Amino acid sequence: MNRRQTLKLLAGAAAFAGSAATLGRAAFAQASPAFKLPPLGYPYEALEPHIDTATMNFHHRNHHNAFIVNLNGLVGKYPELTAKSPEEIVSNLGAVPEAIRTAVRNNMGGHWNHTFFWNLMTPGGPAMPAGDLKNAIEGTFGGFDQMKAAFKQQAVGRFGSGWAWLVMKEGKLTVINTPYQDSPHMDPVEAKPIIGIDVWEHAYYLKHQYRRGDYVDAWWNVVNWTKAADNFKRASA
Ligand code: MN3
Repeated sequence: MNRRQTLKLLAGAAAFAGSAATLGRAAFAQASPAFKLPPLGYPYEALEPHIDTATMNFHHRNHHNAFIVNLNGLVGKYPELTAKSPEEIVSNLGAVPEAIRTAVRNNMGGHWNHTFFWNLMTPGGPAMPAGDLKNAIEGTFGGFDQMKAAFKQQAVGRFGSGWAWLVMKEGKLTVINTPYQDSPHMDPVEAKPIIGIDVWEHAYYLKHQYRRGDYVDAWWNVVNWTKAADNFKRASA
């Protein structure tokens, strides 16, 4: 090989390395999705012994992530899904194109509900509500324990998969449940959630099997009442 041929070869190699770098960047850009699985804010084992590590792990990394994957699948054809917040979208599903409305109801609902749920749990939080939320619960239900009993009835009474909630509706606290991944913002409830529990079997079956009531009882130990008070303040504004 003479010098000229060597230089040509080197130039070709440099060009190849350059295009490989460009390809790498393009692949990276494509791999950076519109929707991302939000972090829990605490380790998977943090809520033991009340909520077990394996359930938290599968629930977050697999169940919640499935909604993220599905939403990213919809964004390619419907980029407007990223123009509004998930809460704005679930609050006005009528504005979503009909072709994807059910998919958005299920997947954006699932994404919003689970994000709310992770944020509502914490290790070592206060055992009960304080301040305005405590007063409102006592005024509406007669006491904290009465509210817990009414909420549990909603959770256990939800036939099949869904959620139970303490919500603000028309300026009043009330307990409700919703089917599937419906959030309280959605038609027909249109309320603002203060606390909420996932009562799909995947949320409790590994530890409690069919005993959904035992799961609800254990869950009270990890409710973040500071976060619930924030939700109440926002819902009352
Ligand atoms: Mn779930």
